Amino acid sequence: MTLAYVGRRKELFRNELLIALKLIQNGTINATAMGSFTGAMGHTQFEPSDFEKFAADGDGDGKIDLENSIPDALASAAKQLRDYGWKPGKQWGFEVRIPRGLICTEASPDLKRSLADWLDFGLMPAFGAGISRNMLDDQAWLLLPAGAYGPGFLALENFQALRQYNASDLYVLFVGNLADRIAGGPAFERPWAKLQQFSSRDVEEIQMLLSKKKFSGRWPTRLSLATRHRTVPKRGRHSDRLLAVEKSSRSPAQFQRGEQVQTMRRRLTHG
Ligand SMILES: [Ca+2]
Repeated sequence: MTLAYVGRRKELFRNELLIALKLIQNGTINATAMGSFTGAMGHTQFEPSDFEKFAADGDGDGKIDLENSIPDALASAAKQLRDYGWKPGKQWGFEVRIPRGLICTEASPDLKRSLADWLDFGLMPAFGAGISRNMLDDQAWLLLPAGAYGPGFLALENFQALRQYNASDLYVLFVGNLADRIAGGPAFERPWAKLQQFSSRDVEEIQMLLSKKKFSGRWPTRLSLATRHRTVPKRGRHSDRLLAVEKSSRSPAQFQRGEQVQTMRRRLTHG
């Protein structure tokens, strides 16, 4: 109710509030069902509008109870995923080994290629796994959540279906991997390097330097894919500048935050 009155997303939450009141009025849910501050409820953390669209009676008792009935929660999550375009029998994606020299700007949801093309590029499934022939035409994009400092993944069509539930790539990646592991699959082949996060002051300083250096415009409050793409000249795949950043990843253990900031600073002030 508070969110429908104040904040950036008043319209959205006003709509959710009205749907919640309707669901309570017609006896579909209890007023106590909504435990989260955004009104999300039950195992699936459905907003009232999600409840309206996807809630299903999995145990067949004629009621939908996302809080206390696991079959109801699972049936509702399944309906939601199917409506978001999940293709049964297909994977969300898989980890890949990245060839030397591949640069971070290849990793973007806007850059989709067939699996056959990615294999031609030199990417190989992790753990020496194979790819079945009938997947070769499937479209995928390269996800490098830690850039050169961690594992890489090819994200398939089902990744986008999961992403509609939560728009965080890391969230989707971990949910996908958890599902694989429940089915007996492994954790990640390549670990994340132990790196400290940039402080917000460091990020501000980097962005100030970027603005001074011809990279004008508003910058987001965090370093992101957008930062990566905007600071790399668009001249083909093998930009010298990003290669230099990639090369600096050879000893990530020694490459601590202070040095990263120093390197950025040097590149931006003299580069
Ligand atoms: Ca039920």
